[in-house]
Amino acid sequence: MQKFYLTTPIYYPSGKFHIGTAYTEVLADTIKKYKKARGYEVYLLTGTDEHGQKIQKVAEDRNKTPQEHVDEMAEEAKKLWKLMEIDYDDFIRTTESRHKKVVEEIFDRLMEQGDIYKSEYEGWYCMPCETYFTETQLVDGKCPDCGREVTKMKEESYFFNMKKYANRLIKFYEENPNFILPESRKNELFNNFLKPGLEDLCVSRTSFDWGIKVRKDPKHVIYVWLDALTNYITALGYLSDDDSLMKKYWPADLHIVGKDIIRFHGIYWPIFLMALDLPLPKQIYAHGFITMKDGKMSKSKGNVIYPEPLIERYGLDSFKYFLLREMPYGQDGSFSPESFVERFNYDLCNDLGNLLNRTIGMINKYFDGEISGYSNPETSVNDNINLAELNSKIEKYSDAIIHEVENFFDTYHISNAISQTWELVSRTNKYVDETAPWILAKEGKTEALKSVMYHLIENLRRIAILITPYMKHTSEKILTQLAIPGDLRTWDSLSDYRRLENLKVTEKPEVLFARLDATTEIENIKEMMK
Ligand code: ME8
Repeated sequence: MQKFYLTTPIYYPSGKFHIGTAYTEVLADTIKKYKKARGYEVYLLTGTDEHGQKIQKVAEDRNKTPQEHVDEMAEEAKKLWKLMEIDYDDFIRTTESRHKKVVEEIFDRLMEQGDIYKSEYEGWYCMPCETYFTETQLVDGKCPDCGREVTKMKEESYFFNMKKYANRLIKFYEENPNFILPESRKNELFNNFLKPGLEDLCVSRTSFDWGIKVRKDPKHVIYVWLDALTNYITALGYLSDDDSLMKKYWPADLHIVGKDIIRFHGIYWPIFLMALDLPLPKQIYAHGFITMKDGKMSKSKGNVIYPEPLIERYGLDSFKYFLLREMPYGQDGSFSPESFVERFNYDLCNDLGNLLNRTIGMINKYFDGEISGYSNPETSVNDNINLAELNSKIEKYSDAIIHEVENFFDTYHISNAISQTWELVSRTNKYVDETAPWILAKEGKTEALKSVMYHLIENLRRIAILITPYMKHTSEKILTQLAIPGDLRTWDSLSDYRRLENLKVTEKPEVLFARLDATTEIENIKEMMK
């Protein structure tokens, strides 16, 4: 079986996770579930990045020790991922000894081989971002990433010799044009950071002590990015007694990150790996940010919406649907109560929900819920449409959609995969209007009517399978109400169109998504954001 090692960033446990963090997690989980459905053996890693000055400060503010604080927050994160049914295989915490031991050893090694050296660092430091900037990187004298005040700081530090590896990395980019996705991000990294020449990276701090200590110089703690990035290999048992996962899964097939941290993943991480003589990850995909009306959502800005109340009120499937659909490939997407309610009412309730309900209702009404099998009679229907021709058009259209959805999933264009699926939903609704089954029933065209019902079931079956990676519950409800047998619920069975036999659909269709009263629910969501 082909393996697929997939990772999310490890998040700072500084506060509750908002829907931005949840988006990355849903995206990774959806890709995992898709890959699994395609027969891959997938390993999904997630976790928390628990060291650094910011965490130390948050803990102090809460009158907790940093360890108490991160213990609580890691539990919170696991609880949220459980609620969201994230199927991760391991959750790494950077305060775990399996991680710390290996980071210490990596640091020693890099120092011994001369990649890390001691010097003095002076620069503009952004405390919330835990990043130093040079004078020229500042924007209006403020942090270029978050726009907050920066402080001039100077300290004895260890440095990583980035310059030594820069040319190798340039060559790697040239030979692997799809290393960084999307291409625009790659160009940005390549032209703005790699080409002009890399600065050596400061990899230790003496200004705080909540971190992994340098063994041979314990007044230094290892700066958070060297600590954090190595999680992707420490979790697999790199340099530990049992490194079987490392042997099996490294190099990673895909690191998923937000655009804010692509520089660390696309430049520093590959160079650390080169220094350790390890193969580089195959791909890194940087997604965009979920923004709000008043700009970037952030824990510190107070314009945040959290996943829990949305899931509790509207269900997990609609939550995932919204996030994935609203975030175009590599770009930002926005959240608003209005767009959430609109997607729910139009896409889910009207388009998909009604299609299922109508179909089941008609099969019960005209055939007592029973459909024997595929047929495609040469009859003319409503407005002299040749049914056989229309049906074969519908079959081909549906085949083409599957193909496109797979292509989009394979290239991580998840929003496009979803909109293609909804094209099939719309086309199938249109097919009902075109064939007008109620007229066929009135005119006694039983064979034609049966064939139309069969095509509706088949399209719904395909739609249900295509949405499983992100809407498992809805998918199951559709397949169960249509009484689709187990062997025709798999991804592999998507290509079959004519194999359904002797179906007996449910007598009482269950509503998939109950229509929301828009005014009330928009107010409700606004309340959740306060
Ligand atoms: O950067 N929209 O942790 P972090 C979409 N610990 N995604 C968002 C988002 C938003 N509004 N806000 C956050 C760190 N994210 C480091 C990572 S990895 C070795 C170390 C997501 O808690 C997005 O994936 O600040 C972003 O990259 C990540 O959370 C940053 O999480």
